[in-house]
Amino acid sequence: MSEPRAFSATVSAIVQDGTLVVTIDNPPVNATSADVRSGLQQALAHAEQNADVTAVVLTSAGRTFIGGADIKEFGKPAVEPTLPAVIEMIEALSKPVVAALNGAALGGGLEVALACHHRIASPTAQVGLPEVKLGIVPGAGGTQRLPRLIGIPAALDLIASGRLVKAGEALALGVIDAVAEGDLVDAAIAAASGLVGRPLRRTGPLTVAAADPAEIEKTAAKILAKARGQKAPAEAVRLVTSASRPLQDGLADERSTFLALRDSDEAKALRHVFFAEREASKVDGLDGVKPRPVTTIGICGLGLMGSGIAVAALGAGYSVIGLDQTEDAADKGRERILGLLQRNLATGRLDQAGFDAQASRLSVTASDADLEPCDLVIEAVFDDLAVKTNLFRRLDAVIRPDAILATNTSYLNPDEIAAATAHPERVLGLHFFSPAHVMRLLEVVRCAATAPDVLATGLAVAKALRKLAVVTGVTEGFIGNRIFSAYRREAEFLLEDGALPHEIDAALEDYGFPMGLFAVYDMAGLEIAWARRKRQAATRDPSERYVEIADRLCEAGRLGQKSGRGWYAYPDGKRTVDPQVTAIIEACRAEKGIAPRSFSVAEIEQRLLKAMADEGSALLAEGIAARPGDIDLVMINGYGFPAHKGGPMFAKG
Ligand code: T1G
Repeated sequence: MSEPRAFSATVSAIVQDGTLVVTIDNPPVNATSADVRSGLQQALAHAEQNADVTAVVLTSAGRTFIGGADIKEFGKPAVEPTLPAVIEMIEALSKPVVAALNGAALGGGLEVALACHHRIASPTAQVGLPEVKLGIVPGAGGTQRLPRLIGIPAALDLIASGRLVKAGEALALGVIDAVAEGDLVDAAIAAASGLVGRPLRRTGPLTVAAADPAEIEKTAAKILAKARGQKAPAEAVRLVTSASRPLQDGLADERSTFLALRDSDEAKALRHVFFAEREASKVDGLDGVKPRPVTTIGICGLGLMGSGIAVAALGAGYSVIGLDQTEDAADKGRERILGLLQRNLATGRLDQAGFDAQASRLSVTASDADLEPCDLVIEAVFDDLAVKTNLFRRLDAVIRPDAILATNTSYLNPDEIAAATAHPERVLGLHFFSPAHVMRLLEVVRCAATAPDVLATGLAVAKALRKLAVVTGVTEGFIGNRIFSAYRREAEFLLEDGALPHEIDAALEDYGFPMGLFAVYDMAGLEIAWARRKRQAATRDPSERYVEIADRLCEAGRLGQKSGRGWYAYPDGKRTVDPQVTAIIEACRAEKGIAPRSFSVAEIEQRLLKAMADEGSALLAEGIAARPGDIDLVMINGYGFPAHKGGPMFAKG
């Protein structure tokens, strides 16, 4: 084995038995930066020109093969060589080039591997073309080479969904040629040596297997329906389904499409979201703070929310002790949790062994004392201050002094709950979104007294639960519900001023929300907000504009879809504009002497966006939210704000 030779700061190589083993080392994810591309180009040229080199293996250091093009370079002037140029060199090399996938090969990383003449992966490697999640399409051959290897239908699925594929499936699909049993690089060197002197299978010249047009049509239609107006998925479909044309034509079309999309508003918004998600995990004051160890989580209240949290915790490998008020309620909670696990089993998200393992880590009880072993207890009981503070006072006497108490409250003040306990520094909020085992978003509430390592523990548990954690300070409704209340208030002002519920909902759907505000309101039910408005009535500022319309609907028994009528009527369960609602709205306008006017879709969108952004700015000014991106993440992941618009703070510019 020769001494390592550096071809650039991030690319080096050694020669082993005539094979040039090229290693990329560009932490944190071996993105194909300008330095990586330059190093690869020089290493390939060296291999081509040096008679001692008979083959090439391409691999990387660290946990990732290549995490993709360097997204941080997007928007900056292009630096030669481009990735397509390096990829062309790989495919055209006269000597065998074998990709040794030591980890994730994503985006440009997979495109590099596709141009190699053979692909061998470690068992833990994953492959994928996630570009559509960034509002772009693969820009270095993915839409043209992948169909040549695995056919158009399978390529459509991978490129339009952007999903990651484990090594086993990648092998079955034909994306890779082998999964290494022992040492990956040794296996790759052996494979490369075996190819010396033999005809090389270059991906580019392969023909695309004929596929059933009806199947392609069906897959494409599904993709476009899900895209909800986004450009990238549609362009990906166009490029993949036309991959049978000459390679160079397809590559040229793909490249120009990628460059145009890369600079689009949609792609800029999705890149903002990508980086915002990574920024959110960086919380001031926690550098070097170690989280406390958590293996057993107690969950108080095994209703809809509590059972969802229990399923998320079991799925993350925790032991769960569920507490409810009576043995019967506890047993019902267990059934609810096992029912959710059964559903995961039925849908293949869990195999039988996984189901059995998770079920074995669940116990339920009606006795506080059984929570003694818990490292963390999360309460998801009825959202009433007395109920929650009494529970925490009881738990003070049961759990260890270093165990953590978390409240799942949506609207109560966690500082008041903490103040009622013996150790307020061990209390924080973990505000899950229902269904808790599905929704990614978790608002981690930093109370006034929360100790830094308690907050760090909350964030560590959130990561283990595969949640998107956003830290919030204490305010009514935290980040999400406070902004939701603000733009619901603005929507009701619009009703008084002349708009109708279905017009407002249509504007929100036009903007990219999956469902309009009033339709969501009807699904959730109007009574909880009504009860809160009645609680607040006595202290409401009389000088503040207040809209009675929702109260009138509730007083008329219109409590939402469950009651058959709300903002809409539901004949045969179908949401329908109801003239009675229009009449109620018109009566409320008349009582206030408001002369209604019509509103355009754009006006409605702007007024609601402004209401969200203004509330977001207030949350920043009050120090409740740490950064604008956090607010965007909450609204995208908890309230349906379209990710390809970037969130209210990004969209307002
Ligand atoms: N470019 C630049 N930085 C990146 C990056 C990338 N592609 N991927 C990750 N990072 C940074 C990230 O911001 C964070 O930075 C750190 O790396 C760790 O990330 C030409 C055009 C690879 C599965 O979409 O999915 O290729 O916060 O926390 O959990 O056709 O990162 O430390 O400062 O996510 O171990 C396509 C994006 C690009 C994959 C690793 N590729 N990355 O997950 O680490 S476009 C992607 C990921 C493209 C081609 C097209 C994940 C990961 P910081 P992390 P992780």
